[in-house]
Amino acid sequence: MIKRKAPTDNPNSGITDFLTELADYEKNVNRSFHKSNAYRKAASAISKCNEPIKKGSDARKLEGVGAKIAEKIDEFLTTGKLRKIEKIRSDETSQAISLLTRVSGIGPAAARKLVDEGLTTLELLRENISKLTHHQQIGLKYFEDFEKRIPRAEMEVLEKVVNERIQELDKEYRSQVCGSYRRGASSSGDIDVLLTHSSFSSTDKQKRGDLLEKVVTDLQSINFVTDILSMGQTKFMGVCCWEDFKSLDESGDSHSTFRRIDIRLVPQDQFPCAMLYFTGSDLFNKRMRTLALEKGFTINEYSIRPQGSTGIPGEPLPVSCEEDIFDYIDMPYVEPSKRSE
Ligand code: 8DG
Ligand code: CA
Ligand code: CA
Repeated sequence: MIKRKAPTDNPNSGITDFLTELADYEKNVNRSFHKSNAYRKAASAISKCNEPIKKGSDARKLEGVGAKIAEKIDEFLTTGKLRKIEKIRSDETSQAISLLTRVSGIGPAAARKLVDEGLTTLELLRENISKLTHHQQIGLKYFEDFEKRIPRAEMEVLEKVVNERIQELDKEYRSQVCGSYRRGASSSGDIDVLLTHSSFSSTDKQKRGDLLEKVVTDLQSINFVTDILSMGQTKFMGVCCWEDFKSLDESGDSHSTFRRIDIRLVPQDQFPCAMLYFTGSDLFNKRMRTLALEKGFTINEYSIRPQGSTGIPGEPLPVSCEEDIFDYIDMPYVEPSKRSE
C-alpha cells in the first residue's frame, strides 16, 4: 500500500483503503483511468459517511457507488477480505509496476516498460541508472524522502522562506502556496507555488522572460532548491530542503528531509483561475467545472469563458480574485478549507 494519504478517523477506512488500492492498481498497472476514477470517486463518497456502512446496498445509495462496487463491499464486510486484492497482491508483475510508479518521474507506462526489461526492484533500478531519465534518477535518489508527507508546521516555514525571498528579489512578484496546504491540510505531499509578476500578462507573453529563472536561481543560491527535475519558462519542478528541519536518523547523522517543490509562473490576469485550479482538490475542481458547464461556462487553469450556443468558448472573462469565478457561475464562494472533497 502507498502510505501517502493523510491519516483519517473514518469509520469505513477498511472499505476506502481497498477502493484506493484498486484505484491505484487500475491506474498504474492497467492504465485504465476510467476504472481508477470510478474507484476513487466511490472512496471519496464513502469517506464522507460518518456512520459505519453495514452492507453494500447502503453504500449504493451514495453517488458514485455502483452495483459492482457494492458487491465488493459485501464481500469485504462478510469475509474480511477481497479476492481481487489478494490476487493483485500475489502478482509479482503488478507489485513491481506499483512499486516503480512510486518513483517520481516514473509513470504507469514507463514502469511497465522497465518491469518488462526485468527491472523489478529499486536495487535493480539503481544498478541500471542510465535507463532512467534525469527526473527519474532524482526520484530514485530521494525515494524515501518523497514518500514522507510534509507536516504543516514545516510547510509554514518553507512557505515563509519562498515568499520572503521572492519579495526581496522584486516587490512586483506575487506568490502563493496552493495545493493541499492552502486547503488547510495537516500535511502535504509537496509544495505547489504559484508565481506571477505585475509586468506579465497573457496579452504580452514576451514579458515573461526570465521571471521564473530568477526566482529559482535565488532559491538555489541559499541552498533551498537542491535539484532541478525540469525547468521551463513557466514551470519548474524540483527539490528543496531547509536546514531548520534537521533530524537525526538511525545512524545518528543529522539531515533534513528533501521535499518536492513545483513553481508555476502564470500571467497576472490568469492568477485567480490558476489559484483555483492548483488549490484543488482534484475532485472539487471536477465538480466545479461540471457545474460551470451547466451554467454555460468553461473553466480551466487559465480562464473562465462563456460557452456560446455554438459550443465554442468565447473570450476569457475578467477576474481579479477567486470570488469572481464563483460569482460568474452563481455558486456560493467555497473557502479553500472546504474544498477537500
Ligand atoms: P498533496 O500534494 O498533499 O498530496 O495533495 P494536493 O496538493 O491536493 O495534490 P497535487 O497533486 O500536489 O496537485 C495540486 C493541485 O493541482 C490539486 O489539488 C488540484 C490540481 N490538479 C487537478 N488535476 C490534477 C492532475 O491531474 N494532476 C495534478 N498533479 N494536479 C491536478 O485539478
Ligand atoms: Ca501538493
Ligand atoms: Ca504538486
